[in-house]
Amino acid sequence: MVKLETIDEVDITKKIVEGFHEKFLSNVEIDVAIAGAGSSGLAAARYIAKNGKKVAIFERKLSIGGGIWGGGMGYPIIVIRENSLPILKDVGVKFEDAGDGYYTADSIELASKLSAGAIDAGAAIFNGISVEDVILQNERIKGVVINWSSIGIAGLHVDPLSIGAKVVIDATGHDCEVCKVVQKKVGRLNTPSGKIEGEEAMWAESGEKAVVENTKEVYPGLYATGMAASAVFGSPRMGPIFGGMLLSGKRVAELVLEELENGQV
Ligand code: 48H
Repeated sequence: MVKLETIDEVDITKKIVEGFHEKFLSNVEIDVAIAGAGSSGLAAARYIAKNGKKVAIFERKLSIGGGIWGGGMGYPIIVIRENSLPILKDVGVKFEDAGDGYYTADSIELASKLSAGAIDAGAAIFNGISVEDVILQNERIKGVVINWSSIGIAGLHVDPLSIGAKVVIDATGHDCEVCKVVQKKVGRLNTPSGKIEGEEAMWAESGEKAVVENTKEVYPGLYATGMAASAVFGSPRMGPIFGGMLLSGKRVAELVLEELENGQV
């Protein structure tokens, strides 16, 4: 008998806990785990999920979208060039021709629709969860180690849980947190110096090109995208021009799909 006329506090608790556990348990063994739900991580998740792979993003904050919301110095507008318009069109973001080869879009619309685009394609997003370590066996990354962000903020000593993934993507932005952990544990990364090269000063044109070229495997089973790729492979920052982030997310999706489809993992 359905109790339409009553709302029961205990029922609400059960529905929330059961709903979360169902979602969590269906994502403990996945194809791709992404750390960070900024522009590059969300774009990557959309294109990986669209190709039928099981992908989940773990985002430290409660809100997803990373640096998109703030646009440039708090003005909620982002700038892009023509080469990334197809991604805006794909997720239904409106844009304006601002002249001189520049296009502008509302950062609030981009954050919302890119998030919806990842979810609608089938990606799972877990918020309030930080990636704090990786599973590393036989010189290959095999997943991520996660904990509630609130536990870290409170400074509690609580052991984490692990998510098995065939491939891990570091989309944590400027801090390239997953790559830093791997550097600390293995010593040598797939970069010219073997270490994280470090992000360079502002040079928008060079940075926009380089971030896509630097979207690569950093260590077997670990890729970097977005500002994490710029930081790891040492290319310039580019300010609030988000085309490179979106193209880098799409590029890492292509690389990861290639690896998954070649059956190497
Ligand atoms: C889980 C984590 C963890 C962790 C961090 O900063 P983001 O927006 O990253 P990108 O690379 O997609 O976009 C960069 C862009 O926002 C930017 O900063 C640009 C273009 N700068 C140019 C310039 O010149 O400054 O998103 C990263 C996300 C955030 O939401 C973090 O909260 C999250 O990752 N995150 N999530 N586990 N350990 N660390």
